[in-house]
Amino acid sequence: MKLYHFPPSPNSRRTLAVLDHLGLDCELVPIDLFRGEQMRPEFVALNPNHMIPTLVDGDFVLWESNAIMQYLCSKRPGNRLWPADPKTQADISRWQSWGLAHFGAACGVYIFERLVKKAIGQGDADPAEIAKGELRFHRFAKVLDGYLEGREWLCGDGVALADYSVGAPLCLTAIAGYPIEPYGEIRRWYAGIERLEPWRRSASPDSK
Ligand SMILES: N[C@@H](CCC(=O)N[C@@H](CS)C(=O)NCC(=O)O)C(=O)O
Repeated sequence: MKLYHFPPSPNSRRTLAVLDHLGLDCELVPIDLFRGEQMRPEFVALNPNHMIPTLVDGDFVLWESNAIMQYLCSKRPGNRLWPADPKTQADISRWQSWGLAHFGAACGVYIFERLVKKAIGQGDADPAEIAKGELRFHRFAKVLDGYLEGREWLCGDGVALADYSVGAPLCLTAIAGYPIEPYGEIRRWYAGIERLEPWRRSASPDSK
């Protein structure tokens, strides 16, 4: 397998963490988004969205980080990240969908305004965009914070794909400056993710 990735990206990191967690062999191919490498024709041929992460497994090409994570788990039957039980899978899938559509999208506003724009020379953050992001962030952070009360992990009693998916954007808290301070449960839960070796190693991955 080959995984095209860009190390600072939370979308990449969650797939890298799952590869590591499951101990799967995969060639890692860095795509430098800040240099526009995702626009190279050979990469666009794999992913017409010109986005990382993108996985190639023989003649099978898969994009979308959550789908990649689920597919990687299918290589290690019996793993705890994506257990076979249909209700547990549905619960994990619910949080992955929610993360992509709501919490992660709110974080994405901050990431784009405060990190990406600078990196690609589009100037400073737009306060009006940040204000819109802030409304969305608080709306969904309240839901996550409330849900995490009394829980160490989102689904069941161990780390699952849901934790890597929803937690990933929090790796950029210091740079993106999300208004995370009031959400003690989220901070506690994410500190637990930060203690996981596969997550830590995903910040500076080596090909295996
Ligand atoms: N929903 C996608 C989002 C992927 C995504 O947003 N990738 C960004 C980096 S974080 C990207 O490759 N952007 C390059 C571009 O838009 O040209 C996923 O979860 O994989």
